[in-house]
Amino acid sequence: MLDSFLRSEPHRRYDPLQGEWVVVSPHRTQRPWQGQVEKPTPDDRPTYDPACYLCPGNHRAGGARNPDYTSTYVFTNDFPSLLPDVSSVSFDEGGLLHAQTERGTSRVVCFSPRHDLTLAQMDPAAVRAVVDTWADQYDELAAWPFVHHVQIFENRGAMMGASNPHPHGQLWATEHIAETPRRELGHLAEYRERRGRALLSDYLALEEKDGERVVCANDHFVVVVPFWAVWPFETLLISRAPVGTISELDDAGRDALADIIRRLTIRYDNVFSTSFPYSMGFHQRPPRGDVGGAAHLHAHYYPPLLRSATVRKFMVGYEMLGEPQRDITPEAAAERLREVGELHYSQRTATEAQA
Ligand code: H2U
Ligand code: ZN
Repeated sequence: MLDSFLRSEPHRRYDPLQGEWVVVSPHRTQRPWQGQVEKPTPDDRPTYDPACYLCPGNHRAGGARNPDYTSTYVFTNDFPSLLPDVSSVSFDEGGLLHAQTERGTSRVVCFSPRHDLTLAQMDPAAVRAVVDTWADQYDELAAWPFVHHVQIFENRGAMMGASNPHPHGQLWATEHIAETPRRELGHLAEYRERRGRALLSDYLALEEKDGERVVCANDHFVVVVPFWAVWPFETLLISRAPVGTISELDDAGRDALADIIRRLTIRYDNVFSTSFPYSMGFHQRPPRGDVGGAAHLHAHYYPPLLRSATVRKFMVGYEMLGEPQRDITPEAAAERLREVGELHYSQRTATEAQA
């Protein structure tokens, strides 16, 4: 059971993955809001949009034309943040002016030919196809000799910077392990060395014993609002088995990943009966570089909405200058995510209208 100060008094919680603290201020959501309000993504999109650069058959900005794809479709970003053919150079003046070249590539993954859907509304087989695409892409990019990190992520909703509502995500492969996974891998390896066990497996065991922060689960995956969550409805999707990558999952594991992604995103949409914006991404074992076998497949979901479809959490002021802070407790957020159920709100309205 949770100590009572964790429910009612300002306190700090420790994130063992990042080695950082977050300030929790329960009850602060009561404060009035006269600041910015957001515009939710409209729900009534057409199945095909002739102006969308991701829809099948359409022209993209770079002049390329998308094929008439029927499942997922991957292409190299026409405006890639990283390039594979840069020279290998570094620059260092007293450790103060320090730079190095970064080779890599970035790709766009269309999840579905349907412009109007999201992962929450796609059927299980279609989400499974996305899982398989992620696995194949990881393997393909990991085989590039210079690649040390493959970041799979999705920005969903204009609020999180998605440039287009067509269901899609991105993949970046880089020469160096990016900072956030690098810190995480360091903490996972340190824990394993010190205790001889897997950090996320130990953490899962604690969460399942208590259940207070568990949102949903299946035989292969568990979703929790982590004890140290920063974003209001942040979740951590953890593989029960300490596998390193999506591509290591067998058939049942991949089906289970698709299942849990659908169920979690449906719950998200149900919180405010709106397409719930978020940034999400997987952390996997890096293709090369020894991390002592400590990598453990998981995904982070960072949604910005706080208390309605239009009021978001800002990471400003104290968050920028001090450390992150949250208002609702992770336990309250988990309870809300459990309450909202797994029938998508758009179906619910249809079912209720029929009744
Ligand atoms: P985001 O919505 O997460 O920004 O991803 C969409 C990506 O699609 C974005 O990185 C790329 C943008 O560079 N893009 C193309 O590659 N071709 C286009 O015709 C438009 C957008
Ligand atoms: Zn489209």
